Amino acid sequence: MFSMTTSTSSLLGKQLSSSSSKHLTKEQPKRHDKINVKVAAMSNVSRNPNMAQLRAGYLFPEIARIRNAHLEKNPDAKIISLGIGDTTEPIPAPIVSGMANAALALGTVAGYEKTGGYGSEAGQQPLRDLIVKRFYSEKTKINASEIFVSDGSKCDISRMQQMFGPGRKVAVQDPAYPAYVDSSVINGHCTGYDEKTKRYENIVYMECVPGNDFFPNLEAAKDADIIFFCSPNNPTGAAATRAQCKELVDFANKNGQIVIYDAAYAFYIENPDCPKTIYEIEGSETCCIESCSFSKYAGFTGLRLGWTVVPEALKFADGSSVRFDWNRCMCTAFNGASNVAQGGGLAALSDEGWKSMQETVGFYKENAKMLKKTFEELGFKVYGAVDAPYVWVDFDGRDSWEVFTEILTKTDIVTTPGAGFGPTGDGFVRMSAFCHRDNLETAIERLKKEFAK
Ligand code: PGU
Repeated sequence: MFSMTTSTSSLLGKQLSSSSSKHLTKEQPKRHDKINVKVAAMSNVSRNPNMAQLRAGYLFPEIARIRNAHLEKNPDAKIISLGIGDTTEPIPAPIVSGMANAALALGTVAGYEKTGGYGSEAGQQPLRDLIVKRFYSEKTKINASEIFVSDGSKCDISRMQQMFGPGRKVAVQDPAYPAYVDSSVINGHCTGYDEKTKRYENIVYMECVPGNDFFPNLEAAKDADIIFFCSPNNPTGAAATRAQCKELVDFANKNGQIVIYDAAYAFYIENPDCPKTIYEIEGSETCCIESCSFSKYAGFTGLRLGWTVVPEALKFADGSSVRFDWNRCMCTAFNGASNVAQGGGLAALSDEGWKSMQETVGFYKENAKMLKKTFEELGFKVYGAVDAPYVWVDFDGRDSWEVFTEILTKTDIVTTPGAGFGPTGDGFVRMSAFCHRDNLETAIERLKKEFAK
């Protein structure tokens, strides 16, 4: 509801004559009435046509809505979530105490002078240095000036879209983390939606299926400006090998493209043949931006801390620096990650913190392997789970929303339907390994009872 004067009422006249005029709570005022009239009406601002192109709500809130409706109908249901990839285990003690100290320091004059107030948009220097030391110094040439600390990977992905501007040709793995396509639509890269193919127009979907080892035929993306590539992949769990990463980098350099390489799960990689950062690959500095996150390593999903690497050598077509523009965007749209979260990040990268992250990640990896084994024993083909916290279960081409509903109805377990990650994901269901062990054991019992083939 807002207050409307006569001068604005005439502007609204045209819209008020439409079907929504029924929303008026009072009669429309006459032209020269001086009274304010409360109406529940539309503004004069036309809707962003890009927003209007989105087909549905964002995947995970939609699933949460279905879960809540199920619980309302079945109030005694003991729901277990293997749906959204949200961490369940507490943040390890050394990291929590790092954060607590960072918070306490803000209560002292000296501490506030050091880390209080607006910080550097690119993050505290010691944290940028430690990120380089822990993740890049051994096998890459990345330096701290190329690291931009942020409030997480999803936020950076959207801000990158802003930096590139509308009307780009974007390519995504299919299936892929839905934020790539949705942020592409919101930022004006797509031209429509094809109901038949379930694809947005002007977005290239690169199919990743068991038949190609979940590594796409890159030729499909030869006209793209920007390629989103996630390894280890969400949802399939496939990690790209060194040779596949080299193929991607060579392809992008040859075609003058920029790859947004999402390495949010790199810490989960155990296959020594899969690089943990794209910068292990020669030539990647001239074509790749890498997005990373503390979310799934240290339980920072709600705390919010990540980083993006933009190498100095990465240039736009006119020779200008991508790093410069990214810095400009971050200065405008972001005021630096929370200083308490950065205290947690510093602690996470200390020797003790690093060890505790390895333990947490190891715990989730064990969960993933237990789930994989369960479905294999039940007679399903199962992918992922080794280098990633996701298990990708093949339901023999069945409609994945139907399978999702069946699992929820029969077992009170929430999963994620493969179609939510793109049309090629249909026929599969994603199970997340982020779960307490006792809940996982109960989930496994329920699944074994209901889904024996
Ligand atoms: N990149 C990938 C590949 C992800 O799967 C996720 C989270 C993120 C980035 C986000 O990282 P932040 O640093 O926490 O922003 N994927 C989860 C959560 C989904 C969501 O978007 O809410 C998932 O279940 O796929």
